[in-house]
Amino acid sequence: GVSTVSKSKDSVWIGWPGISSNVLTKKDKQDIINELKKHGCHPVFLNDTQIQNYYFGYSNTTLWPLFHYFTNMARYEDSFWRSYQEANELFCTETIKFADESARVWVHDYQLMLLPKMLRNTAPRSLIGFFLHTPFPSYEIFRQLPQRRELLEGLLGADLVGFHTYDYVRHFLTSISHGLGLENHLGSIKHNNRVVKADAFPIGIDYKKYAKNPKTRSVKKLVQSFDIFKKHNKIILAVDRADYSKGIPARLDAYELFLQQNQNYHGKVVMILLAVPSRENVQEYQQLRETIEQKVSRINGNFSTVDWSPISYRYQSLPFNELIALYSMADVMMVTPLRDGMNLVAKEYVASHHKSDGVLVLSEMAGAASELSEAIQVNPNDTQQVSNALVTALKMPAKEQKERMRAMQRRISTYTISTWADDYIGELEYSRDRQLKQPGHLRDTDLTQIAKVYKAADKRLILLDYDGTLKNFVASPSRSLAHPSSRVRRAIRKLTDNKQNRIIIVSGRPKNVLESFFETKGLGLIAEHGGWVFDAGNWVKYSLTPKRWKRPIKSILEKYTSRTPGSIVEEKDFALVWHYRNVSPDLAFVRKEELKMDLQGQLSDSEIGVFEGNKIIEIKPKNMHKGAIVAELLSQDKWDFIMAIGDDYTDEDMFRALPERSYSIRVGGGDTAARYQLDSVDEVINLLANLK
Ligand code: ADQ
Repeated sequence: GVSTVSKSKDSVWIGWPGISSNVLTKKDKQDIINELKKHGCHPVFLNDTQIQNYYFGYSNTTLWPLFHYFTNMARYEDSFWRSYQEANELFCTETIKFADESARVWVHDYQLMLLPKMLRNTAPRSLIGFFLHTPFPSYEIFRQLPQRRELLEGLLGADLVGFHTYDYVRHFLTSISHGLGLENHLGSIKHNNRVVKADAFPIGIDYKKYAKNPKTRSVKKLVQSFDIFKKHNKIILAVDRADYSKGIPARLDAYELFLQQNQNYHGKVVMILLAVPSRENVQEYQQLRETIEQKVSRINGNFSTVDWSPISYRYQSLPFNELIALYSMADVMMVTPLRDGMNLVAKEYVASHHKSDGVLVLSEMAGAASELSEAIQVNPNDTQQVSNALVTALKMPAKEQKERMRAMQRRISTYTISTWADDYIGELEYSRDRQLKQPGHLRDTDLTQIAKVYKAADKRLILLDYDGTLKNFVASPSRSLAHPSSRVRRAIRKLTDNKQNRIIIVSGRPKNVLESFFETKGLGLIAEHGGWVFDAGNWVKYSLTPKRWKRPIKSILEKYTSRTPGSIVEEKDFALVWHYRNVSPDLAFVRKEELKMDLQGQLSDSEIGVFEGNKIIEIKPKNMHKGAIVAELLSQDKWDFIMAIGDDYTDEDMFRALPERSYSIRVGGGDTAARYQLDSVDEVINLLANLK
């Protein structure tokens, strides 16, 4: 579902009403809309095909199994994916009816991963949050999805992406880095001129509700009516949605082993096993029910006596009061999922024990395990360990039960469902500031000012870096890939046609490459960071440093390249560059640090320096930099308009060398000496195209 909260504090919950629109008339739909409105809700209608392919299909037969590490169960079908996109569009259309620019929109769960981006495209300035209730799997699992890119990009439409645990955040960030090539700084990702923050918000429960209810008269009465269980027996309780991720068959195996190994407990314990029907249209769920029921009958058949059965099993949804009664009666609670985003049942059990008796056996694969460290934690696949945990739980002295229970209660009574929601919304609200705090982003008023000064000036100097400024980074430094777009070439042509302008491309690229990119008439070119200058139709060599240093350095770079798949060495006249854009990010990080140390060892006290740029390590003479060449240009003439645009460390030398009144602009984030900042190559081209 989606919830929107606008400034007026009105909020609306948007979701599928759980019925197929194929059986609804126009009037039925209107009635549903009117009725839901009274409860602050609004429906998104889905037809039979969408329910089948979107809900049971992509959501519950593709994403759910994959996100819970059941890779063999995940099915990939085009019709599922098409329906998923379609349903997300439907949610977008309905949400937009309520969300103005001041609204806060909170999108929930794996069924709606495309929605944040769709909303962002329609209402760019609204605050959008996303929360995932399932685990986010490791990238090795996530990458198996054919639509992994689309889903990640869908999520990046949000301002804040929330998960239950920090492990899931980490997996998400790795997927963003490996899948989309985007880096993060402490969980903040820069994408499309915005900052997207990923963080952990472990969901809580309505603690008071569970703590108070066992004391009410109706629940006490229920407890009495269940006394038949309690008379001679210790109660082991297990409550789950009937889902394969919950580990019900494995738990039954462990219980069977426990009964085999501990005859003394026969006739003295009973396991109450509640399975809540779920997603019965999906085949795997039907199979699961059969498996569970076979195991239950086998165990009961093997161990029952005239007056005792080891398992009391029900496949149904329970009224709330009955659930509470059972929670409060249970001596041992078994929550042993194979994988679970959080698991609320574990927290509800803890909250329901106001006398602080009772023992929780908890799977370490549940998100809740990180908060409930005083539970007896088990690996649900280790049958013997789970069986032993049952013995420990049944034998645990009352004092120890209390100590453990109290510690867990203290923790989950402070971080409840409402603190969770407030915490999330507070952080989402903060994203508005986060977006505004971007350093010195060029505003519309600055653009007008620049255009005005440009127009009034007689002699203008405009210095432009190439890669990352006029052209987005491409996979390799090769000339064919990095060719400028026709839009850039037109913008440059227009500027050079004006005789009052001196336009210079200042790049680290080799001279022949730069020359092939542009029509050179009237255009200045500086190659290799100032090593070569194109002046009046000729290239002039500027660097005086001898080139003998290159050979030993090149052999070091080649050694690294052969050990680092995806990296390449580029040789220029005055420099060597090690490119690692296509290297897997973790390996790249290790190798580049090793390489830098190796090179610095070789080059200490020499005129050659090691510099780190955008996914490159560059080795070049220290005196060959854009700052030196700018100083030279400034001395040649009296300029009354100076603008310089660039994106990396080599451009910082240029910015620092400029007089204060210049318009220096850094493309992208990071510390900079420039006055202003733009976010993308597109913004740079817009700026240039608008100068007249
Ligand atoms: P679920 O997988 O549904 O939720 P869980 O967190 O345990 O799992 O929540 C189940 C809820 O259903 C509990 O509140 C419980 O009280 C209720 N319930 C269970 N059995 C019942 C019964 N027999 N009768 C009535 N009610 C019953 C998903 C993720 C979890 C994550 C939650 C919340 O899979 O990992 O904790 O979302 O984010």
